[in-house]
Amino acid sequence: MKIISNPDYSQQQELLERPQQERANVETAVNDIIQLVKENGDQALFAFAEKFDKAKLDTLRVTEKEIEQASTLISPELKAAIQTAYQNIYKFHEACYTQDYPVIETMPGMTCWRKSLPIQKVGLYIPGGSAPLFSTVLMLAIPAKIADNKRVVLCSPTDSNGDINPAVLYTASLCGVTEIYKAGGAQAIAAMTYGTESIPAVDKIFGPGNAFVTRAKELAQQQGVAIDMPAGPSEVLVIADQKANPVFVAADLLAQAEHGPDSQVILLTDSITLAEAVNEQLTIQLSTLSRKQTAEKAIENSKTIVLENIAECIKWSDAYAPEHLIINTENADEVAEQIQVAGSIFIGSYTCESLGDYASGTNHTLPTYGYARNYSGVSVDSFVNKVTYQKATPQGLKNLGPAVEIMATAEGLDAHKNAVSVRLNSIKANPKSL
Ligand code: HSO
Ligand code: ZN
Repeated sequence: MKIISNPDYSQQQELLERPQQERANVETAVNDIIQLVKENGDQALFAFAEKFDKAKLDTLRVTEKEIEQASTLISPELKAAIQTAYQNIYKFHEACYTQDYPVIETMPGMTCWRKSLPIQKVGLYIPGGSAPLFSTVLMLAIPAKIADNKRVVLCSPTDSNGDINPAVLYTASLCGVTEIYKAGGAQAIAAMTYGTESIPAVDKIFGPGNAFVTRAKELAQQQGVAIDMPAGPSEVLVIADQKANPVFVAADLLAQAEHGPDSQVILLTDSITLAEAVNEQLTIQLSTLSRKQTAEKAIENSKTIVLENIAECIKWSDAYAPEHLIINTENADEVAEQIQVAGSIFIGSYTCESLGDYASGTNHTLPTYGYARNYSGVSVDSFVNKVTYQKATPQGLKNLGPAVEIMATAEGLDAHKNAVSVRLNSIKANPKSL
């Protein structure tokens, strides 16, 4: 990995810049796909399944039998591991989500409160591709379960036999999601945006995907469908000092790099010795990886930046706004306290990102591409709307009404004033109502 030693502050922006994403050919392809799904519904989805997944499908909905069968294809060890992850993720997400709402009396007789109500229909997208990430099912379906959305649909592409990955099906059903459709890519997003004969249109779409899926989600937003967050390639930034174990640091960088050739990996350190030791380790560990080529590509575009001290590393990390931040330094807790911008933070030399990717309890659907500056990762809150309530007693209206009458008059909105005045008049005529 390229080592840049003691760069000038003026180089920061350039050094931390993420690569531009190619968009041109994606744009037309996605527009065409959406158009066809909109016009031809299920028929378009069958045709795309044949074209992209080489699968001949007769129905899109996964049957109960297929779900049962998937469960027999998963080893008991994997099932047990998924259940451990399920429990931790459920526990943490439930605890972070509080339905307690204080009823606030803002003035005598005027009370306000706020309550979370589940979004009615949500759609989860789980990509297929080189590694179908069934862990993402846990990260989306568990918060949906806690939020108690009325309808939860899941779309995922199939293999050429027309089967969705069994671990995806098993995990979905463990999380109580049974409305599962065989559809992938931008066409699945289009289906959940416009609805087809089989697949319902939903209110909010969640889940990762390639550039085509990402673009289709952006376009869904223009149709009034919400999305979890804007997406770019996954990334990690590691802050490590000279005490860090280079074996651990290299392993963490490679865990990110194997996601895709466009994965972003950055190491910030105050020790050139560590930087060099990590490079040696990268070479050793890379050679053993099954996704060596992918990881190698990602590492080629990645860099180590050696800075004067850890305080500087913190500043540079905040400027980058990493999706994942691993702090592998002495006093890692104190360093974590000082961080202002990140998607999810992994503290100390034993907390590898993999723990959070699968099973620590936190969510792995996180803001990439600098969006950690203004977006949060997925949580139960992502699956609910916060509705506010207010209630005035006659005395409340009497106390607050005159102020509202004055404000409405000053804005030139007579009808607003009248809505108060007619009530105040009725109270005047019938003071017993107080
Ligand atoms: N690191 C990915 C999530 C993931 N890793 C799934 C393994 N499986 C994005 O946070
Ligand atoms: Zn990962």
